[in-house]
Amino acid sequence: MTGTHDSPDHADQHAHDHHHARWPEGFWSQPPRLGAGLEGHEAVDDYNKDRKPGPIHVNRRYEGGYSGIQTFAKLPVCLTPEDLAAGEIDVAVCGVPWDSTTSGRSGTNHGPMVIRSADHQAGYGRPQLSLDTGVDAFEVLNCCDYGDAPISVGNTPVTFEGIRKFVGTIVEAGAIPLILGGDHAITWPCATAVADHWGYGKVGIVHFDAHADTGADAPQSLASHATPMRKLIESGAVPGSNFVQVGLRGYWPDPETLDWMKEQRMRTHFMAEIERFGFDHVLQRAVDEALDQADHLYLSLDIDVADPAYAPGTGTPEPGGLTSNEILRAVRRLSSEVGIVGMDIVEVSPPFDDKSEITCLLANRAAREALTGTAMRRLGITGPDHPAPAAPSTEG
Ligand SMILES: [Mn+2]
Repeated sequence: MTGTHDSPDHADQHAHDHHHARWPEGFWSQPPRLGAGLEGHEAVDDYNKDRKPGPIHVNRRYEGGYSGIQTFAKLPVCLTPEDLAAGEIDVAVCGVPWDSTTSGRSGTNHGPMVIRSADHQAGYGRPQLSLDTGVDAFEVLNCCDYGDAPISVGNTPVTFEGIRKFVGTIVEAGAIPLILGGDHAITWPCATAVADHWGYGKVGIVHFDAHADTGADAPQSLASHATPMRKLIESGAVPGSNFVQVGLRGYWPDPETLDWMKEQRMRTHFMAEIERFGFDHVLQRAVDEALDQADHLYLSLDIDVADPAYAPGTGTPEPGGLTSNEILRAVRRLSSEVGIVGMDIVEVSPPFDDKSEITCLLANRAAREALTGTAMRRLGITGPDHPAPAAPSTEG
């Protein structure tokens, strides 16, 4: 939209047309599909039309995580696809502050902002070496904060099309979207954007979650945070056999849904399997399965895969989950050994977090491990659990 000053009537008419343009044909048909193309995406910079495209530094060098203007890890900002291209951006961190498809506790729309600010150390421009691996992701990769996807409060179809196009601009620019949610329903438009680019059926998803998120729609409901994986399967964007799920537990879904998942040939690793064989064993299986099925890997990390002791700030907590360390190591291994083309970190609800922000901290560091793993892969380090040269030997 341009900033022309129409009469109120004309402005209404424009808003009407605009929303129709974003609402894809056949959206309410079964199974619902999102639209195609990126026309009308809202990754624009209305304010600075004449500036030269490229990443914009909004902090002074060395400003700490507790000070200055909060971007993810104090990264420079990109607002448009032209900025991403000019900066030759490898990874664009962005937010999707959407919480209108949540059951139970809400508040995940606050996730992106608080995950960014749950960082008391960052300082872009100073060394950011990962002690575990000896790799500094910001030395190896061009990274930016791309701001947040457009949200039309209360309007799921318009918002999900907006999210798909917004994330699509990142993928089309040749960058990896690292997405901070938001409730889990956003994985439908986010992973669809990735599949739009790499091809329907060509993307695999490793999905960490206490819940399968393969529910059928409630009557007259378009989407919920319990349905994104079924949406991706039914639309053909990501077939069931391309899914590897890790950490499922608790009392949902029902037997009918579990049968449907088997029919789709989804590979699911319940917490019971982790309990029996150990996390390393199951993680190795997940890595092998991801390598086996995925031409291109997308990671979806529902923070509730962590035990509520590590991540209380989430919508549907389920006791008996993974530790922070297991999650961070799993993200890094998949990013380095398999390589990722996109990732989301969802279901972080700051209003329900502990006051020390442990859930947001875990989400922040999971994003950092995805960056470290991606940098390792770029450097050719793809062996399992690569130790930093300076780390004490584990071989005694
Ligand atoms: Mn989920």
